[in-house]
Amino acid sequence: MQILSIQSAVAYGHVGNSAAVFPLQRMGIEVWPVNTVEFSNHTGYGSWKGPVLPAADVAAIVDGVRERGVFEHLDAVLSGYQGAEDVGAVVVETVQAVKAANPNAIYCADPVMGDRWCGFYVRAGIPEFMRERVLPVADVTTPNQFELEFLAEHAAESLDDVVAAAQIVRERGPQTVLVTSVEGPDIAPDQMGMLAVSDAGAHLVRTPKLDLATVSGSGDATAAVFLANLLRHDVATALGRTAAAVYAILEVTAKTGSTEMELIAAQAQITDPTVTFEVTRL
Ligand code: PXL
Repeated sequence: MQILSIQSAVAYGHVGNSAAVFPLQRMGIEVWPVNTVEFSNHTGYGSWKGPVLPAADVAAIVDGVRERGVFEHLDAVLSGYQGAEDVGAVVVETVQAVKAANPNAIYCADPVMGDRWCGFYVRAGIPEFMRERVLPVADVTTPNQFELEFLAEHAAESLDDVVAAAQIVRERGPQTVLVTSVEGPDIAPDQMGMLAVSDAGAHLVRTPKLDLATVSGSGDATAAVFLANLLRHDVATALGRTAAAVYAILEVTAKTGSTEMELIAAQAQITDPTVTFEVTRL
C-alpha cells in the first residue's frame, strides 16, 4: 500500500503530516509525504517559526515524485489543512493526475477549516474552496460536525440531521463521509460520536469524552487511520478500528498530560487497540 500525503509538517509535535505519517507507517503503509509548511510547531501555541511553501514549490515536489513513476502505484492521496487556495489547487490537480495514472486510487480530503468552539480558523476563501473544488474530486472526506454543516449547508444537531447532511455531502462527490467529534441531543454529554455514512448506510460509534482541549492533530491522525483502515476493511469495521485507535492514543495523552498526542508511546494501539467500541447501524 502506498499513500501520497500532502499536508503541513512541524518539527515539534504532531499535526498534519507529523500526525499522519507515523500512524500510516505503523500500519504498514508506505507514505510519500509532501509538506506544505515547515513550522517549528502548530499554530495553536500562538507563536511558531518556519516557512509556508509557495504553491509552485509544492507542485514541483509533487512533480518530482510523479517522475519516479509513483502515481501508477498509489492506493490513495490524503490531504488536510490547506494554508492557501493556490496550494489547494495543486492538491486538486495532483488528485486528477493520480487518478488519470491509476483510476483505482482514492482521494481522502480532510476538510480542515474550523470547529464548534472556535469557528473558522483558515484563511478566507478556503471553506468555499473545500466545498466547491475539493469535494467534487474526493472519494472520502472526514469533516467534524462544524465542517459538515458548512459543506452541506445544513444544520446538523440531531443524529438524523448529521446523516442527512452527510448525504448532501455525498451528493457533492465523496462516497464515504466520516463525521468526527459529534455532539448534540442524541449523544450523552460525556460521550462523542463518530459516524460513517457510505453506500453501506450510516454507522455510529460512541466513545467517552476525554478532557483534551489543547491537543491539536487528532483530526489529522483520525483521517489517516480511517483511510488506512478503509483500504483494508469495510466501512463499519474501519470506523470501529479508527475510533478505538484514536481514543486509545488520546487516553494515553490525557494520562501523561502532554500537550501533544502521544503517538509514539501509544503506537501499539494504532494497529491493535486494547479498547473496542460497538458500531451500530442507524
Ligand atoms: O491540526 C490541524 C493543523 C495542521 N497544520 C498546522 C496546524 C494545525 C492546527 O493548529 O497548526 C500547521
